[in-house]
Amino acid sequence: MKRRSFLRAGAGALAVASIPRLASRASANDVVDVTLRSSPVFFSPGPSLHFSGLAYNGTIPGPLLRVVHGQRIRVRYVSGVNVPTSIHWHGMLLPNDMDGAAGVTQPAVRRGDSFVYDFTPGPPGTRWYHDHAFSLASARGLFGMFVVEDPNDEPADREFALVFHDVPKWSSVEAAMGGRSAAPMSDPMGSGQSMQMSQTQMGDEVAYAAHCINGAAYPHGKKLAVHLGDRVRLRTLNTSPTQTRYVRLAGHELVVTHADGNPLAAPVTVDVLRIGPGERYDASWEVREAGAFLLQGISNDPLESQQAVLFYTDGMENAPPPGAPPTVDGLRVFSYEAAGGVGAQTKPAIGARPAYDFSLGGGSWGSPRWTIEGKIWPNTPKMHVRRGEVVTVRFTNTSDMDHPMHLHGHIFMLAEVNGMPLLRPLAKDGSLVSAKGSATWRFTADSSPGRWLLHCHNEIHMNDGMMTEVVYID
Ligand SMILES: [Cu+2]
Repeated sequence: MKRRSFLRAGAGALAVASIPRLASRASANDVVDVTLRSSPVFFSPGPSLHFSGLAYNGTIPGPLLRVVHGQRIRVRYVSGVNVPTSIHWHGMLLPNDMDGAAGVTQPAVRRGDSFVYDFTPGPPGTRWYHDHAFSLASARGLFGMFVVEDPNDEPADREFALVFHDVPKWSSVEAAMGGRSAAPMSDPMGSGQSMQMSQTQMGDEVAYAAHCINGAAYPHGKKLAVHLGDRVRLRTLNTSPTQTRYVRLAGHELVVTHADGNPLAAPVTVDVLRIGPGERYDASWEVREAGAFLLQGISNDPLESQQAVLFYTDGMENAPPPGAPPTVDGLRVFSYEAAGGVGAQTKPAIGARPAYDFSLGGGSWGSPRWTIEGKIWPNTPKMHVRRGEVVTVRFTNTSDMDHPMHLHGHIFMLAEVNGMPLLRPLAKDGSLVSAKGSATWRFTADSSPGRWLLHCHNEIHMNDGMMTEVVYID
């Protein structure tokens, strides 16, 4: 590719962070026409940070797409990159042929070709879009947030979209694909996720060169202005190909209202958000004092300090933000159990035996295999469903890594986590199945007939085989 065909993308993308309030939004009757063009870019999340990446419309993340629920969108996607690509609309209920899974619901789009996605986005909430053609192009920058405005939402004084994204070291990605990466584990101290790993069990960790929010690595991003007394709504998205993100806002607690864009039955107050790969959480906070507050993605990885953004009240733009220690010890960390509530610690009482009982495994040193029932895609067992049927699937994770499992084209109820039934099952499109843990999903097969992928959203695991599909039969 010619050097001059590169665009430059970087901190400017932060302009998408502030979302206008309802009064200035479009009416629900319009059709929204959007063109997304992919191209190679030099990505510069800070003055001394330069990477080659791929971008939609020249920015990483891609443009924030926003419609009012009920509006239709027509996205013309034009590929300008040398790898096969497609666009998946993550968390949306839409016709099967609009799902954007290359090789399953459409052919991959080649450089110079285009594909038109035409659908009515929903359900309302924080959703996203990203490449889905098994070429790791989403990990190079082909992703963005997609907000479907809910007319029934309580308006906040201020609303910000925060896209957490990482720049992988490509040598470690290649090593991880072969199960031979020695990159360090990077969950924060005290998260309960750090396991004692033997060398034979840690071949799939990816190392990162930078961690960013909205196109910038701290302190290079735009500072975000709030006012004393504001109720602030954050829409967060973790696009990391492999890492769960722990997020805290100095001096403030966060009230989590939505998981994967779907309202929680009861909001939950936490000190730290936990966002698995592909997940979204909406959380609000109240500006209780004047000052400057760092919102930070934390872990043991020293580079994590770059993943932060500063909120400030009037006149406090240059106040020194208090540093946050890289630990979640003693803090209230978001969990499915906290959000859904758990009853007595009994055996799962989720009714009948699940129709599908999948063990998740693989990941031994030197093995490029991540498995469902011991098989890799496309030889994994499929789920055959009839329209209208209620389907239950339980995942039992026999491996030493978490698996953020994701289902296309459906919203499921997360009914059980690690053997404990949730009192208020969570409406989601993906859930972290923790190492040696379990999860049970229940959903109604009421989507458009076709083939819907179900896979691990860890890009390494997906590409190494941890994928199956829900197939409608009649
Ligand atoms: Cu996985």
